[in-house]
Amino acid sequence: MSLKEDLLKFFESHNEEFISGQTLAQSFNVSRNAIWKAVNKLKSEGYKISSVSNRGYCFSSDNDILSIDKIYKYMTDNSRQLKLSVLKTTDSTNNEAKRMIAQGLSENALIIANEQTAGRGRLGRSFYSPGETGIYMSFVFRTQLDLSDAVSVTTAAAVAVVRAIVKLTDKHPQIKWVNDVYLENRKICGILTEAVSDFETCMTQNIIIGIGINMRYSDFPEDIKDRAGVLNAKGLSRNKLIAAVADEMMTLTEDLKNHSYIDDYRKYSMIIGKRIDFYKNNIKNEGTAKDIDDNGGLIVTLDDGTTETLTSGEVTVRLSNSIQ
Ligand code: BT5
Repeated sequence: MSLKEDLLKFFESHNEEFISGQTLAQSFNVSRNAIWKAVNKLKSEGYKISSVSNRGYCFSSDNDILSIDKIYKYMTDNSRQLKLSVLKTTDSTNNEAKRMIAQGLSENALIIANEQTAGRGRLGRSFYSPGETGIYMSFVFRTQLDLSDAVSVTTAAAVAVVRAIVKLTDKHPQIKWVNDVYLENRKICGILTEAVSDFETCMTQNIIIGIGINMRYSDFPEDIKDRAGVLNAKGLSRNKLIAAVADEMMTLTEDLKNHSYIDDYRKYSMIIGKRIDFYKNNIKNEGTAKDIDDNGGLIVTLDDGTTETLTSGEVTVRLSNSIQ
């Protein structure tokens, strides 16, 4: 670890305390000038550190740094059973989960990254995952589920995210069938569920639920900047939201078979009652989203009066003046 990284680790456990340059220099066995340079580097990366002569450096508790200790502290006992890993950067936490499974991961786990260099969406699409401003995490549940229940898991995860946000903020997020969470008509969260399964039994061995949440503003790339949004909840740390989503997720996965979360999924749906477009066999269809069934399927009334239930795929919603 570089001096800068050592300092960061030290500051994380000494929030809001003034520590003199001399003390730091002695602790890390370097010069005061080296400390000063490392602090300036951290400041230039956006960390809030105040320097006061005769008192030293003070690391603000506003710095939203991912920390296993803090996440653990906010979690209930139920989620503390998860094996937690926090990475500074990775290609994709879902990929990381698969690597851990391949290496013999034997417990339920939650893998979190500050940044993803190749965050993935569905169907080979990418998920923009810059450092510091978002949450990128993957749950690994070692559970035997029928593959057809995979849609329930995604549905449950969307409810978990919304419940956690509603609990911790005054925001009103909504779920866009099947795997997106929106706030004020902008996507703030995407969910990618993948299964490691047994071909013969068609049962999952591990289920990976990847969740990406845009917490704060960042420079969104051109192709998503008109559709992507941020949670922007003042004073809410990533650690706290991660713990809350994990708590909700643990409660929901215990109850997957009962589908008790479906009522909340309906309650928070942004599409029930709306005009939608969807593709089936590459043909565009139009209709009205009528309801969500107990398995998370979307019941659509087509313009010819017939009804269809969609179990996967994508819909675009016709809002008053735009298409989402
Ligand atoms: C998703 O796919 O939205 C699933 C995203 C899952 C991301 C998590 S992060 C942790 C874990 N590790 C991963 O590698 N992935 C998971 P989909 O419904 O296919 O939506 C992808 C589309 O959303 C893109 O084509 C863009 O249009 C848009 N998009 C990309 N990045 C976005 C962002 N940060 N915020 C909002 N929209 C975004």
